[in-house]
Amino acid sequence: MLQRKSLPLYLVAALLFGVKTYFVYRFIFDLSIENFLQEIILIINPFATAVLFFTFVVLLKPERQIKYIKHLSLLMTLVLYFNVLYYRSFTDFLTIPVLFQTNNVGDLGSSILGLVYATDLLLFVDVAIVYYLSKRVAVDAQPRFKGMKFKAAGIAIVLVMTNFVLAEIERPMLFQRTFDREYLVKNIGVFNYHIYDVALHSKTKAQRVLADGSEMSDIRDYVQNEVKSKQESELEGIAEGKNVIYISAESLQSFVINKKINGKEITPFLNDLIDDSYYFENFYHQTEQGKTSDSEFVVENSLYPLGRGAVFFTHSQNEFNAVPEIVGENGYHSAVYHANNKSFWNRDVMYDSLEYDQFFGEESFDVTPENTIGWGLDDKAFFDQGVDKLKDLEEPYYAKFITLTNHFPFELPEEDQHIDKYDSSSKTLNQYFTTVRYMDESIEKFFQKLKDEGLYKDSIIVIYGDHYGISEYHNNAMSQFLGKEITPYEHTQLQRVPFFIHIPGHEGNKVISKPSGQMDVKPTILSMLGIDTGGDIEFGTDLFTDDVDPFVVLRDGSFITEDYLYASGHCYDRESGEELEGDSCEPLQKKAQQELDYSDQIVYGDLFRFYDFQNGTVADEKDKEDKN
Ligand code: GP9
Ligand code: MN
Repeated sequence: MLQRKSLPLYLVAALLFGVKTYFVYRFIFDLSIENFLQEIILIINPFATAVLFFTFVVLLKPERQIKYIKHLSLLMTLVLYFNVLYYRSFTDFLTIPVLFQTNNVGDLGSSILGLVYATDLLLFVDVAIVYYLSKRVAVDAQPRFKGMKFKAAGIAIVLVMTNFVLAEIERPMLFQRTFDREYLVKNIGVFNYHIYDVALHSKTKAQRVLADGSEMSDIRDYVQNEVKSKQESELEGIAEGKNVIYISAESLQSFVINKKINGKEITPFLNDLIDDSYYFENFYHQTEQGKTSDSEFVVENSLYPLGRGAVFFTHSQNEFNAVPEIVGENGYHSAVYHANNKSFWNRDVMYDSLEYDQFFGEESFDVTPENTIGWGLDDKAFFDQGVDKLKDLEEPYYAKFITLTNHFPFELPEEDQHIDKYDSSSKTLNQYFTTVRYMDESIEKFFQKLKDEGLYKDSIIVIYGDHYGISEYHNNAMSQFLGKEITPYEHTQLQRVPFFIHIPGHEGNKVISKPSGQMDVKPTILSMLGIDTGGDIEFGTDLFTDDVDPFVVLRDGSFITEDYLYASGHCYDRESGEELEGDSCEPLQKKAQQELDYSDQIVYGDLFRFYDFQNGTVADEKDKEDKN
């Protein structure tokens, strides 16, 4: 019999479970641990969670406590074990939508036995011990001392809070950015991650359930009257049947274009490419917390990302009408290349919804310590290996390459730095130029290899910066670099990212100055491919038409037109940057909010399920027509 001073059963169970979970995190899930803080979080988390869950026992009547501890121990082990099995197959963690995705379960189906190892029995040892102790030993499962309830609950809460605070320090805005599942599991643990997933899922479901499609007619009319061009574009069909190659240029902002550091051009290749391309010098990113994934969302759908969280994460199950799907219906094969863990930004799930045919994630590339920089495979190796894969793709293709090296904190080995660092108080900005130069070199090599492999001339190449790389936090250093104060006007101008459309052998290229944004990419490229999207719902305009006044709305409600730039409550003259008196911006301010609101209604309500893109009709209108 355990002595009076022995640990109560719930604590024994919690400690054993904590040890086991840590073991699973460390040795079964391949969680990349990059620093000491991450290691600490990974140790604290399993115990914090286990103690919290098992401590609920103090709320129960004594006769129920043993049962609760036994059942909980088994249940949590099963949850952990299902994740282990899923992880072995998909290198990913379970989500509620995944559980209901029959095709995923189907994928697992026959192979499930192959995922079970004999040694997995070890994962149930603590459950066996708990069961044994509960039967054979008269364990005092119940907290015996007065105040014990509070002590136990207090300890559990302090542990969990410490875990969450450390997680927030390690990855700021972890929860708002609804970050990658691996990050969530690494920082808050697999069980808290599941709770979070359930909450997110329920909220999403509720908004969807309340929608009935009645909102769609107004939205369609707005898009038809205010957004869509009625003109034939001067480049309509120019790229018909050609391959389309996108480069999503990580953190590339326009302020580096045609600029020098100590007399050296930062982006010599891109600067030269301007002469051979349509280059949009006033092109804005329209992303929010979903960063790269938001840029992908905007570019593929011509819808706004959400103000909070990443659509890729929160609404991956929605009905979309994205470019991969549209070009797919027109004989194209679509693929994404990105040498990062494939569940990052929930890409593996979202790319299915966008109807990409193939996704080449990290596991498709040969990644070694020698060719790794910062976040993963360096961009030069990435493009090099990527072109080898592109060669095998069925033509015509629509392929997207997402770069990685020019990512915060912009670190690069000395020997790869081919331009001086800048000299300011911001290490981040100082280093940024070196990784931007690295990107410039890697894109140059990519073009060369496309030419060498004979893939160049039948393709059009589209390059866009995904979002800002240098945040407001570095405004002092940025102001030193630009030689001017960073007002809300300048801040908005810093949201410009390069946008190139390069058509090999094409004459008539020019620099286009009218305001444009990521929202415009979809209608512009589809029109160049000669694909008619008359019934489409989109908030961007074909950039090679001029009957619609440019109106670029950023996710925070700022906007840019030919004449005005509105930001943080200030209305500016767009060209001069002079602040304007009066209410010149007011009507447009309302229009911007209306447009963001329409887009949000589509995403939150999953409204495209009520819309027929072929005919431009809303489901209930169509029902009525059918009845007549
Ligand atoms: C990760 C890459 C970078 O896969 O897309 O993501 P970001 O932090 O820029 O959104
Ligand atoms: Mn990015």
